[in-house]
Amino acid sequence: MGLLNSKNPKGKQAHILLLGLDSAGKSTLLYRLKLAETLTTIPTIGFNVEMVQLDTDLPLTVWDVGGQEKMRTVWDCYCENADGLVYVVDCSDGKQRLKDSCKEFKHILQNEHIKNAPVVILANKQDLPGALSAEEITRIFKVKKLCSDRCWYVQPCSAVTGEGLDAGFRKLSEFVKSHLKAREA
Ligand SMILES: Nc1nc2c(ncn2[C@@H]2O[C@H](COP(=O)(O)OP(=O)(O)O)[C@@H](O)[C@H]2O)c(=O)[nH]1
Ligand SMILES: [Mg+2]
Repeated sequence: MGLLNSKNPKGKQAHILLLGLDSAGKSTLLYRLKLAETLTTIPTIGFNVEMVQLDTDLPLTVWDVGGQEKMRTVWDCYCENADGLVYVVDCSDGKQRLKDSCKEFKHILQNEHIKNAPVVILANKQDLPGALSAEEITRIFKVKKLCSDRCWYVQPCSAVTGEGLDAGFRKLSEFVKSHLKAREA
């Protein structure tokens, strides 16, 4: 298989859950990362799944699960095999939506299967005027407190310009590698 290479003799891959409210930018960023271009997305019904191979030795299988209210109830089901979580926030969203997003974030962190699994929050839509900064998202989402039991990082990005995406996924990849090692030990 193409996945086998000298850096990664066992053909290991990590399962990554990509979550966030509908319209946060999950599908746009996944395809931007994968194809280096911006696609016009349609609201995701069900899920998209893509392999993302950064030039690290760990390919990521990214599960982009629809974020509409109805779909949020099934997020839990996708946690079972997940090695890491990418949570996407639309930093230009209004107060109520940010509140909803915080609530869903808090909920998913309580899932038993992803206990201690590393988290990267993508503070998306930084290209829009008035977008909240990564620091503001860290504070509003109480990330320090909620993620005190795991590795976490908040990465500012824009799925439209592509800025910050690579950095965010690299960070996650690093975290997941140590997480998997610790789990094996
Ligand atoms: N300005 C701007 N728009 C974005 C960005 N990311 C996504 N969008 C737009 O937000 C809308 C929803 O994006 P989509 O990827 O479908 O969100 P999803 O529901 O989380 O998968 C689309 O119109 C995207 O073009 C971003 O970083 N900046
Ligand atoms: Mg989508």
